[in-house]
Amino acid sequence: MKQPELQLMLYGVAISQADISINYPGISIVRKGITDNPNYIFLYLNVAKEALPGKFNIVLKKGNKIQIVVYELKKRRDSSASRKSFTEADAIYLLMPDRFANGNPANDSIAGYHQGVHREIPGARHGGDIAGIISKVPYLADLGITALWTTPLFDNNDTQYSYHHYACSDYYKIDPRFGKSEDYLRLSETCHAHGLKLIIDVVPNHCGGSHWWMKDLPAKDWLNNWDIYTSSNYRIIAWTDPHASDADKYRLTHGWFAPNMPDLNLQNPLLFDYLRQVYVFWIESANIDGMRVDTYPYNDIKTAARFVQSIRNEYPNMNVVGECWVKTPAEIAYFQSGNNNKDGFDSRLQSVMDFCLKDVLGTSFNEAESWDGGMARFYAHYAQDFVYANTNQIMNFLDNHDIDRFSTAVKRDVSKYKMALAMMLTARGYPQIYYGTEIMLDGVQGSYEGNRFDFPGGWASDKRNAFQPEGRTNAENEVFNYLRTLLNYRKNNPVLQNGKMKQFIPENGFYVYFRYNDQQTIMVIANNNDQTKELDLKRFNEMLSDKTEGKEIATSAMYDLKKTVSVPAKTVLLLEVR
Ligand SMILES: [Ca+2]
Ligand SMILES: [Ca+2]
Repeated sequence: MKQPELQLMLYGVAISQADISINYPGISIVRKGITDNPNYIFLYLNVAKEALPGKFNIVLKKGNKIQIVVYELKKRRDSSASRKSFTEADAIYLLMPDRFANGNPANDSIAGYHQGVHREIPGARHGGDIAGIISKVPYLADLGITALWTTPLFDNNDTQYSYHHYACSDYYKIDPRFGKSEDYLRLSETCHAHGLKLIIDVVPNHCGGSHWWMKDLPAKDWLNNWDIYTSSNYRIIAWTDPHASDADKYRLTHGWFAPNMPDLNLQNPLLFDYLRQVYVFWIESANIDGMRVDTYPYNDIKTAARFVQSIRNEYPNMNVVGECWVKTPAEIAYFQSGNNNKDGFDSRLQSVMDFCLKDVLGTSFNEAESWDGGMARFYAHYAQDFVYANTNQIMNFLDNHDIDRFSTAVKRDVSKYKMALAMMLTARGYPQIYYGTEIMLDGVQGSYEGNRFDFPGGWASDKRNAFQPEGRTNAENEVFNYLRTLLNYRKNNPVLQNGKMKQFIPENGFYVYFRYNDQQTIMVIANNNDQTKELDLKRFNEMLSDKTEGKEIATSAMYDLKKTVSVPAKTVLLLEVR
């Protein structure tokens, strides 16, 4: 590793008083981190370049008692440091492992683990697992997906509400109800064999109430402590507010995200190193390609930036997308690395999530056209892109596991749904598809569990299998086939990955924009009217002067571009013009 220092956390009764020695070529003890809890030692080793793979003994001595801990140095994967990551050329699929597919019913219940499987209870565990995901990787590749982001897979042994796995109980263990460490590697290998990258969900803000160290915390300042339970104020806007109070920022970062999620004090250097190594360990051992950082702004952001960069130091190409759930483009832009922030802050997040576009998509198709309503929302949204350091590195999405299913925003109206898919996939940046979006999976607004229904067909007992065309309704197949066509087109055409964008102010319920590069021009025509309408093309002459025809991407229909184009109600035409 570029960082030669390795932290080992040793835990045992009064272990801090032990003398420690190691006799192995290339390994030396640099220092011992001791805390106010005598039951921990944080041993820092220097791993010299010459150190060879192999096992060595850590010898602990107290009086005449000796204890030996065996530790193994493994050989590093070739070219590990220079691994490639996801880029704007990718389309990311987000899934919750418990809710996607149950590939191994034998691991639904595990001795020593709370909570068996109760599919009839929305907030209980449902039995999905890594084996299930692996079995569907070819399905995802066929859909046109090129990267997979699973929500966390680590051990989460809470007595209740554990299925989401954001409340970790052991960072070095894949939850046995999901599988084993080898299964995580097998998932990554299967992804790679099918042209998909694998993204790990990094959670530096909190652990779980059932984490083993909660019974005997490594240090008094390991967590952000309060005399009585105090939640965060969840007001990320305090970071960018030039008039913000220290009290509000303190509550934002030190308040807990949820009662069963103890808030980690990442400013404790021992914890910082511990968590850094956790993710380096999994990137190495499961051969991970990219990172998504959960609840980034709930940490002290300067520390969070240092944390992300400390991992990126080992992987210079590593792309990192941060969850910075804010309400305006200016705030999102603040959290993108390279932004020219007045206060000098650089998040080290190459990529940010466009939570504002999500809102525009959820509103525009249901609204009458006006100066600032309907299609004008898209126009105004992209017009603010001047605030971004890099518009290619914006993640676009209709929905995710924390917000309402997009199907509910348009009441499963196939026309509106397809419009949203078309506009999301042709927007600057890159798309993230939430599992089930491809079949317009239903949801319940305002409910976490209502946005996390099981994928139909992921369980052997399911009445239908929506992974197969025969198991989908006509409407679902229409949506699926449309998305599949667009994703595969985007995958093969860089113009939709990083081409320039030019937009025209919406008029008469029409919104027109172009994506273009030296080789290709795509004209996007959205008719948000409830009737078929003719669009006069004169106004677009600066983009169309030498073009005579357009081929619609989804239907392959040809359009004559001489004077006008007729566009059906609530339809987006995607014309490859030439
Ligand atoms: Ca299972
Ligand atoms: Ca926090």
